[in-house]
Amino acid sequence: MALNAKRYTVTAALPYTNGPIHIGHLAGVYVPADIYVRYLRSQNKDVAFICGSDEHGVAISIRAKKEGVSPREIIDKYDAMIRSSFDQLGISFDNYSRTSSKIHHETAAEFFKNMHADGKFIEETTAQLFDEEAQQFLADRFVTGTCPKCDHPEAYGDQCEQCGSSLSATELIHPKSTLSGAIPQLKSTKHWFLPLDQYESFIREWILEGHKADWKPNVYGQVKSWVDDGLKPRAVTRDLDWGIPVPVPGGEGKVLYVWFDAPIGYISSTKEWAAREGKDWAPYWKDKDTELVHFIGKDNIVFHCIIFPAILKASKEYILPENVPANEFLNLEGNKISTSKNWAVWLHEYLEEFPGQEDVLRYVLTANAPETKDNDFTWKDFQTRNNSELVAIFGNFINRAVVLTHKYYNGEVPQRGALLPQDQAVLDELILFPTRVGKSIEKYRFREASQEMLNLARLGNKYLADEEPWKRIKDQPERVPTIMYIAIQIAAALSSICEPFLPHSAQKLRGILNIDTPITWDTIASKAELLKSTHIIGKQTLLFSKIEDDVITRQLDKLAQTKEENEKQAIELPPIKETISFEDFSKLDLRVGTITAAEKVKKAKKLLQLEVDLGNEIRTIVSGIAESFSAEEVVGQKVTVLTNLAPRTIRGVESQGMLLMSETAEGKMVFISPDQGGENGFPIH
Ligand code: B3M
Ligand code: ZN
Repeated sequence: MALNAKRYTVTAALPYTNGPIHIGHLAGVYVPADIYVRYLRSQNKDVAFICGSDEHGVAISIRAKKEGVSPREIIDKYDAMIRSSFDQLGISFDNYSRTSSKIHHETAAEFFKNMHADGKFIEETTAQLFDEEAQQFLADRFVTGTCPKCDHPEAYGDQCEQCGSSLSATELIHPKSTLSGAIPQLKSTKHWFLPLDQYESFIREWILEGHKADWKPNVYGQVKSWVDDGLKPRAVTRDLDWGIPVPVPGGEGKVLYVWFDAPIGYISSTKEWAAREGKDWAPYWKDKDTELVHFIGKDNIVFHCIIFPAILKASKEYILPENVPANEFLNLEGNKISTSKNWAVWLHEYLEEFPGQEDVLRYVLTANAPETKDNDFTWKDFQTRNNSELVAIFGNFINRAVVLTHKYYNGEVPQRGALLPQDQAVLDELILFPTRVGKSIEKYRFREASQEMLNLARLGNKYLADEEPWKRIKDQPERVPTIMYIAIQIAAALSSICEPFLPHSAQKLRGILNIDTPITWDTIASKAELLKSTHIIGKQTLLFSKIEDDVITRQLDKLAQTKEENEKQAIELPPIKETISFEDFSKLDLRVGTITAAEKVKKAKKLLQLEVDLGNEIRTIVSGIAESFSAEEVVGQKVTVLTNLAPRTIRGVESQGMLLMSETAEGKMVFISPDQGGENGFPIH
């Protein structure tokens, strides 16, 4: 594991400038990335921490249309907002760039041109969805429709959020333009495709064989399932007016696909940084002794583990990521974070409402990070972790150590006397912390690392509680200088060990202890004296403060209000569809059925595989109801079945029909059930 690379290039996913940053982004990407980088710096490593705004793509155009302004206005607004809130939270990027910058447009265009010249693309004219009303081709988020894999009625033109499949817009059933609501027509257009199928053996060898042991199982597993499903050529250009123009003949009026240009943004941002710092950018991307690490959320795995590496590979000379420690998702109070539903804790609002408490958010998001599975952020847990961990353990220890040193010795670190075994034990343990915390960080186990860091404060607290200097001062005053000397050494060590997690508090603590130059982790591990006797510590101030119930109640009220507003909106029903003839209706063969068996479809959170009794036959039907019902509870359920729907294979299972379902205002699915005693197999008309 050890940190033996010559330099580190650490990237954090470029946030889309179509909205502000929320706690899901922070817990998934930016806080762990920042801890990692601050730790590398504490070990004196040469590191470039790279990020920037992702300013192209359909998400930006849609937001601009929605707000009735230009895409430029949108990106300027959110870029400024995101930059400043990252800065206030102490996310210590070496460079934060923008993909709308000149250097990025040039860099991405150059990648494309070179790959084009080297014959790395397939050029193909295919039929794409076209919106006559908006006079625009539709791809990605510009089109919704029914997922061909799981029937989810609101799948997007690039992926289905219900079953997780990656889709092309033309695969959607009943596609609809999100721009005008029109039903798009097919129209032919030319595009450039990256033939990912040609990279399959490369990905297999590099990741599936090479990183089985050291990559997180969630990341490895996703890559494996993509590769096992078979990689297909993927279009890397789009017919849009917002983005980087396709820089080769025939590319007029077309732009690069956002997922082609965005990861190259890491490279442009590195170039911008190097130019400013008078360094050479190339070794950070090309030298084999550089370790490249991408911090991302789990929805970006395929782009960072398959598509971008294929681009790097095709462009030669580039190094590949050493690791991609993607996190799972963070939920909020039991529900999925959603920008459109405003179900989130927004960073800029938090910073305004909790001034001076930046580190509390960093800490809670780390201690409760969705590292191995989705996790839940609750305000109650936020309060508890602050009050009983940061305040009661960390803050309390520092407070006692500092207050007593002032009280007994006017703030001067006392001369220690002979060490008793318990003193020696504490000092012996203290020197182990840099390695303990460091090891966890190097394994990307930030939760564990944050708890190790807190254990150092626990060590100090326990030592003071056991030695009771406030009693010894009366009955054994000669012991107290040693006790306080040791307590101050622990406090000094904490000021460095906590820095990656709690940078603001680390700085404050250095002020309290009057430490000018941060103590290195090596110094702590080397048994050296951290603060010498006669050193005068600074003034006592509170490191953390208690969060009262009313503060938490206010946040919960805010969420309750959001929920109420969403529920009101949710009742807005979709418009009635176009009129159909009786003949159209009578084509549907609807029958009464009974579910006789059910089981979960493996690796598909939302799908149940059902056996449905239709009187003369039993059918297998795959249905996207697993989030509303357990397999056990649907057995025996009477259902309405559309029996003459063409069979489709969903996750390897042939589904021979469809159940009629509706849903409640809360989004729970309900069966449209013939509960008046309809018999299996009888037609419904
Ligand atoms: N803009 C973030 C997202 O999917 C996306 C990351 C780009 S990283 C090169 O929300
Ligand atoms: Zn689907």
